[in-house]
Amino acid sequence: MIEVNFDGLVSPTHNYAGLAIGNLASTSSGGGVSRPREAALQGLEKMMTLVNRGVPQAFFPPQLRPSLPTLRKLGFEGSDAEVLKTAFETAPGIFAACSSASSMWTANAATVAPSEETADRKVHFTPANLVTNFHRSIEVAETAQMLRSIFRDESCFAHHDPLPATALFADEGAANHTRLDGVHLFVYGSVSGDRKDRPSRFPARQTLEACQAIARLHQLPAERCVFIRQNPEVIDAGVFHNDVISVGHETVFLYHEEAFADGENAIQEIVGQCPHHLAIIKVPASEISVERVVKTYLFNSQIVTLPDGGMLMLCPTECQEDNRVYKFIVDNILGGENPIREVVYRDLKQSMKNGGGPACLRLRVGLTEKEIAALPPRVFLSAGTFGFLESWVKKYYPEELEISDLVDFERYKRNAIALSKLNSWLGIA
Ligand code: SUG
Repeated sequence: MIEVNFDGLVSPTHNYAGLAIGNLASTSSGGGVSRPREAALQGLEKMMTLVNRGVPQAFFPPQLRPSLPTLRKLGFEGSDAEVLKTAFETAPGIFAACSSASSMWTANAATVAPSEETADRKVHFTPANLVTNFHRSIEVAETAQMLRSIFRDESCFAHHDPLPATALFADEGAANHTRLDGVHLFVYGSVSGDRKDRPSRFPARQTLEACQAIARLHQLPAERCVFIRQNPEVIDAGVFHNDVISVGHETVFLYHEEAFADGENAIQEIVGQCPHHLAIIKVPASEISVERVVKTYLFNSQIVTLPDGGMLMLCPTECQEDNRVYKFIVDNILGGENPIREVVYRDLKQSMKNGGGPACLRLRVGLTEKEIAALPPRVFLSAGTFGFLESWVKKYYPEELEISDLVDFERYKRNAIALSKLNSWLGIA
């Protein structure tokens, strides 16, 4: 099986609206001026870093915003231009939510199970329902459709509907799901009916009920699934997804001491389920506080396997700029006993300002060569597809953007043309 990272290509409407409660970077960036072109080029550069190291890389196209169908569903009427104008003037909060470019964080697009681990030997996808935040729930229908058109061969791919759109099944996709040595680790923030262990300040975006439903839908053997509760205190400190406080890949698991409600027992449970020896890297709170974790996104790094079997970790530059985190990486990750032998740092500041680090920007999909051959070839990054995407971005993306710019119907039409050209080029229009 080959792990392919599907990154979300940043949209020409990337903006800062301060919409995601519990995501401290998003709320503190709200109202700022964004730089869509720079954001998209930063994302492409990250993708090419991995391509150049021989790591398979693909992408998902952005969604068109503001979402006119959503605004119409909410009662805004008239021509398209009027809908934009009335919504902006009379309901600026709703307009901003309908304008979010949040589909770029594809770790939240879906949960995926590779064919070698499912009972029917198909790759299973469940798009996340993203019910906790209105602006994110808008993504779901189009994401589901896009997944079906990219992974379209029914003999290889099984697509489930998103879970029922209600708090009981709140689901944020792969951001709370990790495959470790063939074991599926599901991390949840709340359990229905359990009031005492919930975070008190910020919402828990993933429930145990959602995780269990996905494990059933994906036909995963029970002995290959572990369900672990996130520490509610870290959710209240800004860890809105588990991928902000732990990261796993194959036989490596990097986690923060305070990540899980059951502390070391949780780790023992994970270790007990995994068939092989895991390289466990624990980050003690005495060395790196949760506050520093949230600021630097150490755990939102990507760990990938290089063609020769060694591992590379791709971190945001914030990790290099923070002395403590940098020292920990050098002394305990590079200097420790584990397969990670190289660390690279990439500037993703435009996405980071909305709380989206390297790992948020990608959905890992484990595929066989036959399954890869069933995909539209242009979703894969190569020197050729990169050249197309880079010039497409340079042609259509503004240098700077504020939410008020998105009321301009001429801009909307131009973005609609740009995205439809991209989708036709991809062969998924
Ligand atoms: O859902 N930010 C996203 C960031 C998602 C990060 N993903 C992972 N950790 N996997 C979120 O909080 C901000 C949008 C705004 O405020 O304009 C936002 O939605």
